[in-house]
Amino acid sequence: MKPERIIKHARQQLFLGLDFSTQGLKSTLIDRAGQVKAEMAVQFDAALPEFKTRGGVHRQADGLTVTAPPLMWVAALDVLLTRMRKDRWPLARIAAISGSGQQHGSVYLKHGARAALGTLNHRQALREQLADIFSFDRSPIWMDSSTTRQCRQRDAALGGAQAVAQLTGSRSYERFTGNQIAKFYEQHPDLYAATEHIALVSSFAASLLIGDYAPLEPGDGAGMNLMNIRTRDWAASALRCTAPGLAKRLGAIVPAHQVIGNLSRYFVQRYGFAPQTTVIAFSGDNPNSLAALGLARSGDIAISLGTSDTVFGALSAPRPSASEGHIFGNPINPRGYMVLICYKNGSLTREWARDEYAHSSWKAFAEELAATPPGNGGRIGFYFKEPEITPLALKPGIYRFGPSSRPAWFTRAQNIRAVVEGQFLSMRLHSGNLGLEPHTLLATGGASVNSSLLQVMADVFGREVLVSRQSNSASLGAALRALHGWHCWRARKFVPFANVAQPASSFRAAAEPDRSRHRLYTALLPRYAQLEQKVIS
Ligand code: XUL
Repeated sequence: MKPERIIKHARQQLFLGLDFSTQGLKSTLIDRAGQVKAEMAVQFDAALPEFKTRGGVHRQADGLTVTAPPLMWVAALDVLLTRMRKDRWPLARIAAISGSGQQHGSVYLKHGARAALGTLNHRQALREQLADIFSFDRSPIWMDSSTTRQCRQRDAALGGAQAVAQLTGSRSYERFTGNQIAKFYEQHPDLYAATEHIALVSSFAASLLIGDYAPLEPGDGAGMNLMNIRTRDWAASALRCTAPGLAKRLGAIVPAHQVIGNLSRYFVQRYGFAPQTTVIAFSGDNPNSLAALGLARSGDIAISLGTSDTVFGALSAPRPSASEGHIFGNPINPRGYMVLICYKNGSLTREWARDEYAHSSWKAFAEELAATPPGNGGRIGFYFKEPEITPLALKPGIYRFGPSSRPAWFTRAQNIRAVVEGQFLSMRLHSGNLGLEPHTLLATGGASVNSSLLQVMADVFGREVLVSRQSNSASLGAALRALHGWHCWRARKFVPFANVAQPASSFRAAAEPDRSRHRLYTALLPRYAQLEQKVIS
């Protein structure tokens, strides 16, 4: 369709963001002003119980392997769109769609999958037509930590951990897609040979929408240990040490604002979308959350308290580190970068502490926290219920140290305070090491509604904490990127994100730092760093 026709109907245009998260498929519909018009979510466990997932995943008995069935994501898309149609969402007015996926997960598609995606019959559900396109019916996801050996092989082939970080933006991480692909190739060479295409969760979802293999963009592509972080193209040496014939299975990397195709006829005919609906490259949930918050200025930092906790911010020059964090492409600035520090022990570990020490009640959790002094009388704890990845790959374990830095026993309340303070001290330590100096903190994610957590965050960093009323930041970010990509496409050039795609929801001040408490945490930080060294060595 000609751009003129779209402009004529500009008043009516809407933009859709889809987020294929670990636990469910979420969506956000916005107008041209970035105002949220509607939201909808499908929880995988509840809506699709036949896939027998818990929290959207399957955990193997080894405690390390975590996968999800990719057909469940396919099925969820039809469930979501059917509900939207039933609720009379104005699908025909959607001008552009973009999306988000949990990062690092890989989808293995066998020969013939491309043809199946391109010839869908709108009278049949996606899952019936696509059940047979996978060469591997289990997608390893970000919670998987079973590839330590492949990580060490990558380090050896590329000249060590720092060399891997310099090249790809991150040291070798177990969950990163390249290491998952190397394991897949080693364990199932026959299935690898039968694989025509390997997608990320994000690009797989985009492939469903365009009816063809979708390219990646550098925000999610950087989470693979395979992309050269500076050229934003595949790093040949990193592909070579992963699996043979990988380049042709991975496809292209395009800028995040690029139109990757029109919506497939399947969705037009089955759900009533407009045939000219454009699809913008999908990205990972963390890059999309960065877009949702419009993090552009250096010092703009967000902390997302979710299943995994993440700290992220924009950066103009990459300073990759083998000790902590990741550098990804910035999805709203094709020349920029973003820093991400990810913790596997986020909400699940806080919920465990709530159940263990506060009778499964957040109210009791907050009361116990309030009953202990900030700084916990010098007590510091490390709670790795999940294998941790920051600063290093660490096995599950709990370590508690008294004021004299000797192992100690903690009361219930002291445990709760140690879980909370330890996490924010770690965030301050490692984001500081990567050069992130916050002027304010934006808190997002499910647990950002918990004001007692936000107060400790403000005190540890010594900065005001703001929260966004919008909680589905990845799907909002995807919707804003759809709007941004659509503007770039219309203008036939890159348009600065801030000019066209500001999130309309405002931020609310949630916690002010207390100066004396901040001084106390600053004094505690070197001891925290020393004890962390002790725990990881
Ligand atoms: C980021 C990471 C997680 C997932 C969660 O590196 O592993 O934040 O993206 O969906």
